[in-house]
Amino acid sequence: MPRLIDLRRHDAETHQDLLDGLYASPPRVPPRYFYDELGSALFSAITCLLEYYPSRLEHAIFDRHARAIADRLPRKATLVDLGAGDGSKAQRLLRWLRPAQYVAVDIAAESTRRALQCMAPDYSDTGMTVLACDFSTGLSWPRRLGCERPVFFFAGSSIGNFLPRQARSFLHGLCQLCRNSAQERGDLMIGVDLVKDPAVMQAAYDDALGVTAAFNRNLLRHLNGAIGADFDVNHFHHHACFNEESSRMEMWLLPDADQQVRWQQGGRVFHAGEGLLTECSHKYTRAGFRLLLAAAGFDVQHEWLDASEGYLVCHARSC
Ligand code: AVJ
Repeated sequence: MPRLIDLRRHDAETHQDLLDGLYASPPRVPPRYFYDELGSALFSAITCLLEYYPSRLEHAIFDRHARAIADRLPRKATLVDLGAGDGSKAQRLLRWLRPAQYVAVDIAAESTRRALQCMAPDYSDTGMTVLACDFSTGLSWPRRLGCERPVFFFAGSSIGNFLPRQARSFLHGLCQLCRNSAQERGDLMIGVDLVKDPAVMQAAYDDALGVTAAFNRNLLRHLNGAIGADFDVNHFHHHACFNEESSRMEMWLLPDADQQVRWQQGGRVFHAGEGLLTECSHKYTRAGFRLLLAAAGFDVQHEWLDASEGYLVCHARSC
């Protein structure tokens, strides 16, 4: 049985950043609110779509190089899976790495826990923990967990959800955690989506079946439960676009008419012309990402690309 450490109540459970975002102009919602039970299931469904190339390309890299990747990492590691989801990203590596400890960090810990329960019998030598927390403003590591030979596994291009300067300080925070561990250094295995033909990116965030649209709109349903809001999901439409200036895909929810929405401590009108920004997914160049890692205090050790050179997996070490 994987053990569960739940820090979600200690996190700013006031939803303060959410409320600040809802009142902002344009209004925005932190992307972690995608991931309730249904949202996590919808994201897993997205990763099965032909259009959603990031998972496909990353899986291809890990399927091809998992063994070589594992060989670069320390034995008896603590594998820290940031945004573990259904565990499918780490599974490709776990098979070869066989770490002493596997810590699956996720805000939607229930589905992560179920996934780990299924995996546990195959990894009897690995201690399994689900760490339920919001790490969007930095990972706080419970002392009692221990972190010998840390390997931070940040896959799926989730780093793209941070603004570049936040990405730098988040990664710098991981460096600092390594420094506090007994070994002083730590490894980072990170996957990132690279800038490519806008039409390819567009299709990935606006698929023909409408799974991404459902994923985006489900966020409002989640908010209705989380803060007692009364968003009418029928009046908000999915919109995805590439913001070239900021090199990022953006997802918006556009109201089809003015919407008066109330929640526990307030409310506002969302005007027909003014969408809610629900996600920014930054796309890097290979050189740009190297600079980011260096600025955060990591030395790049090795890079793997898929055949189309559209996705990058990077091994770096804190210095
Ligand atoms: C999990 C944040 C990497 O940005 O591509 C998928 C989430 N959004 N389709 C991404 C997502 C729309 C995904 N990340």
